[in-house]
Amino acid sequence: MSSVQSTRTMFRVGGSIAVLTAVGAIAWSVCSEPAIAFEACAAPICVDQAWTRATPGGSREAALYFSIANNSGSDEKLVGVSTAAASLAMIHRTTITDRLVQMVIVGDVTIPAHGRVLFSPGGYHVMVTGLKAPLKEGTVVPADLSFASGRTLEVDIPVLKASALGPAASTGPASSGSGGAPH
Ligand SMILES: [Cu+2]
Repeated sequence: MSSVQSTRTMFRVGGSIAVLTAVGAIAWSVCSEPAIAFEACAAPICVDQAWTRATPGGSREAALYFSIANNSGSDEKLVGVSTAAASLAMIHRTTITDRLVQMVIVGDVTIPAHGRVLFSPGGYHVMVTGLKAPLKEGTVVPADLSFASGRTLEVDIPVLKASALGPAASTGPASSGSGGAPH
């Protein structure tokens, strides 16, 4: 039990408690397993393929990656992310043009109806700064995703080794060509 997990309830705000309770009943039944086979839903929004990298050497920054599926008939918007593990979490997008790599802050990300958006290296990611402790392989980073509809989704993001290239369940580097992510 980490101090990180014990503080996560501070991010639960008034209207979202019922939703989070429902998520807990569905998604955390595998809590005794290592957090590898991972999926969390606030139906019809589901997050899977979540991962981040260990931060040896005292780095205070990390990038969180995951895939968001929207199984409803209307668009949904991710409008914010927070985590008890760091002082700040921002939605970023990496763009590469003429070998120039840039990161820009993104206000929101639309998950199209019946679509999916992949957060992966070289594209969308959640940048966390001011980590309160180094991320250790085998632990999880708790994060709360907020959507324009008022839905919130609490996810535990598995920390993989520092050299990881994609989520634990994948067989290769995450492809930035799949899903609905614009480039
Ligand atoms: Cu970034």
